[in-house]
Amino acid sequence: SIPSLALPVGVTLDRYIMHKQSSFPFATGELSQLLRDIALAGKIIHREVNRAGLIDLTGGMGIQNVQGESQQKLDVIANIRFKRALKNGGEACAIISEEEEDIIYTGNHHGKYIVAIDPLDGSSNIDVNVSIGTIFSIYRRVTPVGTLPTMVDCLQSGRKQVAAGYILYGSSTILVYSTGSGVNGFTYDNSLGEFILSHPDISSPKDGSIYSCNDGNWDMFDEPVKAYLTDCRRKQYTARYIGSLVGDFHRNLLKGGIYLYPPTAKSPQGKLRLLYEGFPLAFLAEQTGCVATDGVQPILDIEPTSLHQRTPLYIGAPVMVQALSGYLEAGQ
Ligand code: AHM
Ligand code: MG
Repeated sequence: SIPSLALPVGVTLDRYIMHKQSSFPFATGELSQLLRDIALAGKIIHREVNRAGLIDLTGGMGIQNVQGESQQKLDVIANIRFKRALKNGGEACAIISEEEEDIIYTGNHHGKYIVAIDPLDGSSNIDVNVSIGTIFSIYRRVTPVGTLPTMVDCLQSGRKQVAAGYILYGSSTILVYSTGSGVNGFTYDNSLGEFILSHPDISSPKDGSIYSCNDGNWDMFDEPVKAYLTDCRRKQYTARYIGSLVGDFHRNLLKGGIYLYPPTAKSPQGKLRLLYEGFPLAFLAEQTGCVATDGVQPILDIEPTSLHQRTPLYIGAPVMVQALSGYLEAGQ
């Protein structure tokens, strides 16, 4: 690999992306452009999220906005904004979105990339002013450029991701992404309208004392999961659960913790979606020394079979996930 000089905290995302690209002599700039398109969509969604309470966007339906679209819920708006940014940007030939059943063709058959997105995750928190997030994952298409992309392009294993990331709309908005050589975080500066490098080369604690799961599902958890959680309580770990995966993941990444969404009777395969929740966060996790498993294998090794398939997810500090895995293996 080609060594690249580290850039100082405070550089803009655009400059950072340009710098990264210049350290790969044969890079064509298409992935860089795609990342900029995603950042632009992130800025637009940041704006919508921030004024949501004021203009009654959240939940209001039926009123026309300036684009002539019916006013819709924020998650639908985020989906529209993302699709528009990716279609206009030209680099993505297809999009997979939590909001839509089928492959979304952008019309850019010459685009080399496939993007999987959850445009606005944490639906239960949207209307109540609690942190929410966007999650994205990028693949290189495997069918020839210039043709209509197919399912084969969309159902690649997590190891084939060329980049992944999330945007957390929290007390600040932060974009965290990786192209496979480390993870960096860029906090949005409202006054400049720019994402600024604030969290260079994120590394996550090996161990932690935060556990995050929906305790209300306790009775539906398998015995090994209950045994692990009982151990967390015995050790007087801290329970923290927002119910926004991006927020819970981000906190645990920085502070050290484990996030669990085990199978339940209601969701026997787990609740979370593999392509645009499990894969991208597992990609980031592994880049920072964390671990992500479905209880049987690393999340990234799963071969997907459908666009919206679900997976159990145990993700976080390696020592914690290994301890949980010990219980799961003993229970088999
Ligand atoms: P969503 O895609 O409908 O927003 O669901 C995903 C969310 C995650 O952000 C969060 O971790 C989880 O669902 C919370 O689920 P629950 O309310 O069952 O605890
Ligand atoms: Mg979601």
